[in-house]
Amino acid sequence: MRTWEQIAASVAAGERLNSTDALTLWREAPLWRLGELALERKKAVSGDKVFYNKNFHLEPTNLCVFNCKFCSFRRTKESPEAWDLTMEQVEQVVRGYEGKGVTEVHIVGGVHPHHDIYYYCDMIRRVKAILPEVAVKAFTAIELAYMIRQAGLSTEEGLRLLIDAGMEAIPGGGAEIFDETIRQQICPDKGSTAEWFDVHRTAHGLGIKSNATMLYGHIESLEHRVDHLMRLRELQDATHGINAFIPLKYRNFGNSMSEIGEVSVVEDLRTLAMSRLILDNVPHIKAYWVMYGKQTTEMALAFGADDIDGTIDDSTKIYSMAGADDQRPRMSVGEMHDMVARMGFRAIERDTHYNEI
Ligand code: V47
Repeated sequence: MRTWEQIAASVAAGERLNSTDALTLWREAPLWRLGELALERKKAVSGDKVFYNKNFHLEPTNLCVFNCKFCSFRRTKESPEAWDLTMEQVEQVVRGYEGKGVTEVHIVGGVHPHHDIYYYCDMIRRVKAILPEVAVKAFTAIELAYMIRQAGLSTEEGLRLLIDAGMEAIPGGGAEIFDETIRQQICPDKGSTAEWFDVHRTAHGLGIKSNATMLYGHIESLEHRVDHLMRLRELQDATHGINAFIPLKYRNFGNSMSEIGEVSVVEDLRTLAMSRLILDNVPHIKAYWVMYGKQTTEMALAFGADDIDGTIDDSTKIYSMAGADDQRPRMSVGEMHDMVARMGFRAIERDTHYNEI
């Protein structure tokens, strides 16, 4: 077996990691060396740029047919904390962003028991009618697989309907952890790993780019994380359709796995760096500031991240309900520029497709 020093040297020379070496590096390399390697790779891909966008989230409902143990967001319809926006309320939220210069709306929510794919196509059309220049990045693969299956359509037929309505990209959520035994324990009734890959692979075939995520820091081992990243790397080799990878740290407030606790910031930085090193074919690694908090996000820029997501404007509740520091997450463009400059990089506004604005 190779030592971490030998592996680090071959990574620095541009060699691709295999699972065994990735595990050794993850377990044994010091934090500074992982940072150095990941930063080198980041610079080779995006130089001194760090990307952000002007975006908001739309979360139409927190009712959900699935009951994932890590989720702090879902409510039953009897709960006073449940919401289920009418189409008029959705339009009202969207109208609030007219003239604000946003370029992307990220639409995700619970998997609603009754709303079907035609309802969501109508929602996308109404959003686009109000904000025609804004890109709709919509629905996790799990929401998509469910609405498509319920309608009796093939994945391709379902995605084509949504694309015709104006869907331009697919967010990375719902991936959780791909290992089927761990998935069975943390989200037993949720859509499967195979469904997640089917939706993303099919979307890529139709020319739609997507993001990918990994929920880490719960009951999974490093082997499961490496396996997850390797499965994504294989998809990306085949399709080149993944824009960004986003490691999502398990936040433990208000869900049924709370006793697990949260991993350290050091663990977050190691996970970011290893994601950059294993996913040598994914251009962007996103440090989602809403989930990490602003301080960790700043440090993440030294560990291979080249994207910090967007302005958000207090429009998402997934992480505030799970215990994130920012209970009303918003970040101004000025704050983003300052954060990025403090780390010695250049903040670049991008659109959903990573065109510079
Ligand atoms: O799939 C839910 C995660 C995801 C918790 O594509 C949790 O640009 C941690 O995917 N602790 C949804 N994570 C969010 C998501 C996302 C976010 C930002 C940008 C993009 C993108 C995608 O949130 C879910 C799940 O993995 N999640 N509960 C929790 N307690």
